[in-house]
Amino acid sequence: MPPKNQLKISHRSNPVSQAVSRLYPEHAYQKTVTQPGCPNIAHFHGFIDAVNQASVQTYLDQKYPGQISVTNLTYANGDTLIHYHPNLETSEKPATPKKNFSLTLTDFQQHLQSLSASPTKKDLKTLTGLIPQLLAKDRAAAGELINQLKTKLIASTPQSSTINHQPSAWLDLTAPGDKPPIGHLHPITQAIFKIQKIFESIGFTRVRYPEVDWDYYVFESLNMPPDHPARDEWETFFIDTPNHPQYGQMVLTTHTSNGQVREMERVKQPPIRMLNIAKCYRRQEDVTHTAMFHQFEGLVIDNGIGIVHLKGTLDYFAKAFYGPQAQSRIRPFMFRFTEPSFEVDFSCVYCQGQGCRFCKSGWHEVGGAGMVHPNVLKAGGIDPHRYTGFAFGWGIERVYTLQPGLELDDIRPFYQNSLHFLDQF
Ligand code: FA5
Repeated sequence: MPPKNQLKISHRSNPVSQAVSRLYPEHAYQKTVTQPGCPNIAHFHGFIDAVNQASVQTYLDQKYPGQISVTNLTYANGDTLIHYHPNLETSEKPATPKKNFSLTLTDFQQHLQSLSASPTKKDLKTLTGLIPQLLAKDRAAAGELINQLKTKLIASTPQSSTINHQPSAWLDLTAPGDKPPIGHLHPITQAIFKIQKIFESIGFTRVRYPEVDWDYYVFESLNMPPDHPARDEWETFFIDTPNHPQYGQMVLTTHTSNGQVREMERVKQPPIRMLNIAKCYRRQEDVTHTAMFHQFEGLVIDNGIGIVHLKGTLDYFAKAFYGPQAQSRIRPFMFRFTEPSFEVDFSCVYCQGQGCRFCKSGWHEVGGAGMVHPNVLKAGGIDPHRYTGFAFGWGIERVYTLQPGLELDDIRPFYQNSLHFLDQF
């Protein structure tokens, strides 16, 4: 038996040679013969019996199910010829049908003329499908005819039906437009408008006074002479400019009370019902304090104004801003520009003054108030023997954050410019 490395696999795809080589390696494969009209033959050295033929068939059935049949064995010169044939209907690819150039250009033109006066897209498709049946030399002319037809079709189609309805090119002039992202007023601006409306409804007039002002209006005219220790309460930013001979240093306003004497000077003769809303500045920063914040200041001066009017105004505002169940409370305090002076509290919107996790005591302090000090009236040119008045000044951030549903325990995010925070208002 020739050694295995002498085997000539001349037809590697011959499945029978693969089968015999695997099953009976001692039978060296020689060649595969294919004769017209005859089954294929695999030619091996040595004797292969009928039993071996059956196992070759079993092997082939497993590997190529139903595709190859071993037909018989014959013997020549001590070798075995294995006859087999592939089952063409399953193992061979169907032959590519021969091209049928059965259409002449004249046939094509006749077909074209038979179409109706207004051809459709379907007609175009049918004509394009006929091109493979034309001889190569006629195809360009046929293509040209199809293009002419296409141009005619586009020209005759009404404009509206030429709209491409693919989602990317979708257009409906009657559909509502995409909404551009629209911003909204800053929550503190919203609060300012709400506060202004409430006070305007009871006769107050909103005014504006400088947010960078002279020491005189911020402190001195308010009964706080230079070097008075009460000024320390207002941790003040000073502007580095020459002092005014009469009004002293320039400061960032620490409170809206700077509007009190300015309003008296403007109006001269009571009655006065002022609402001064402005930015204020103090050298402070923690969860309830920012270096820039807002206050609103009320000032009422007239004949016979007393604490009862102050209390009524506080109550009116509390109910208008927080709801009918809200109440106000005044506690004795000390301001140099009011006498007597009070701290003002509003009842907690969650527990209505009972005390809860949010308020602890049932009340929230919002600012100060009091009866206008006679020295301040004098500074404003108003006779304190004839007129009396009250004033109050509260932080807008403070008043705003006490609204039900907010439970904001830090006012600093109002001024950190994060839309994630501001978009919620
Ligand atoms: C005053 O500023 C007085 N001018 C109020 C006043 C007016 C009393 C008229 C009498 C008559 P006070 O310093 O307490 O008072 O401030 C009032 C409110 O402003 C505070 O209760 C708080 O709500 C707010 N406020 C003060 N400082 C800050 C700050 N740094 N950040 C945020 N809010 C502040």
